[in-house]
Amino acid sequence: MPSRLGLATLAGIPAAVGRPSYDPRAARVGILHLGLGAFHRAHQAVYTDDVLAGDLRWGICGVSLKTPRAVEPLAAQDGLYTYLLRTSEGVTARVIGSLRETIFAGASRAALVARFADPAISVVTSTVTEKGYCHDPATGELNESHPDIVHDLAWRDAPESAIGILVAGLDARRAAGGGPLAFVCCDNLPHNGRMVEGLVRAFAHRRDAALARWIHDNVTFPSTMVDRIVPATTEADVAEAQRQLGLYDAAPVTAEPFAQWVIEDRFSAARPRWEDAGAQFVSDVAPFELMKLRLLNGSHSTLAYLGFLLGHELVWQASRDPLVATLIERQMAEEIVPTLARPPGIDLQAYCAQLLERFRNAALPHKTRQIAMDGSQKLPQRLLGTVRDRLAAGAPLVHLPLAIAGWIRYASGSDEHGGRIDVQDPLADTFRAIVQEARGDPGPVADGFLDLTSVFGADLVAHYAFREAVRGHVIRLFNDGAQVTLAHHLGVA
Ligand code: CS2
Repeated sequence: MPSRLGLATLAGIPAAVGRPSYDPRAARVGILHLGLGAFHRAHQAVYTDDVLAGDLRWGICGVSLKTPRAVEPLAAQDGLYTYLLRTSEGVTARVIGSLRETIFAGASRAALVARFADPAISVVTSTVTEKGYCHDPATGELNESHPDIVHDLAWRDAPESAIGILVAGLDARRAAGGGPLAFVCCDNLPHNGRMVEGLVRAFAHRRDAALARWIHDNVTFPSTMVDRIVPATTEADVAEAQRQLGLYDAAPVTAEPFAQWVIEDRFSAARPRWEDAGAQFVSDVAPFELMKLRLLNGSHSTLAYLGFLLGHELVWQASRDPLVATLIERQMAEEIVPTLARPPGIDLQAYCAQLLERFRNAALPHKTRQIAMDGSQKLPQRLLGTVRDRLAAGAPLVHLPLAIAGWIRYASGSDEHGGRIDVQDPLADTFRAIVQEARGDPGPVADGFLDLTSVFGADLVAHYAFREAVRGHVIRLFNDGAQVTLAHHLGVA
């Protein structure tokens, strides 16, 4: 067994492997981050690693909310981990040093509260996935009947949800006189800053009006657009890190070379100069956010559901399938791009072409199943916003109903060979009940899904033409399979 990556072994790694140009021991903690998943460690933590080279104030304290599993290997490595960039030319490795402290919220509440109260921390960031905010996906409002929210309102000193933890932390900061701070949501949600601000305000009001006022006066919620494709870490990544470092690293991350981070310039206190690491500060993130959610994530979900049904395990395989490629290309050009305002400095056509290239990166083992997860939380901002804009403009819906039907077919829980699909979604039980009730009959299955107001909103649930379009594709997908349905739809049968 080789030695393990850590501060004591860092100096011995081969020269070809990148490493912090600063001494991680000298870095102080200035950022608190909620959600220790791979995406954070391959995106914001890398930007921050670059910033630390010139400003040692911005080390990260990373908090895992749900499980100690993410914390344990990182704590054993003094927060160090390998960041593997995969392209067709090969894999480059770099050790990231920005994660200076790790906390499992369930075990170290006092430490977490102390960090919230710490005046040296002026930025809190989060990546807790779409479902982690306990909101209603269709309206963006706090779901007050969500079990975690019910729990956190009852047990205010032992919160478990991101919003409960954040509000309790802000309360501690208020009591300690810790001063203003910015909360930067880094999840793929529309108007993510505004949305979280609304959730925090609703939750804080339920606790204490004075706290809600303090938050209003002291905390800003900049919106952000974050982008980098980060597949889940596999054993092959652990082996690759070991090969390159000559050390064991139990927690590497793997990513594509592309990265983008657009941040609304709305900070009430000191912040890292992430712009020195390539981030862009703007006054309005909305056009960037819509472009990314609708073109990248909307296409990702489309190709994940239909690609999976066609038998593709990986994104690069699905996006090289001519049927899938044609569908997402046409969906982007004909239906999505016309709903977008062009963000400053961006050529939307070139952006779409670049997306296809990124999806086709065969060095990235990105599973269609990984993207297919949590569709009920993802569809509204990825596909349904475009649907609404087109309906409002009186524009036709051509491809989007097929993409949405792909989700319903997938979420019905069986593949085209009758095999079981492990559908991971907060509404998975509801999906099972719909399919049972419909006795697997495609029309009623479609109807059951299309009645879900938390996904489709009251407006689309009641929109006859929209429902019929999706329903027709669901029936074809069940009866004829994805291959025939796509070929027929694209006129290449
Ligand atoms: C993906 C995203 O898993 C998913 O749903 O669509 O994680 C996607 O890879 C990132 O948003 C890219 O920035």
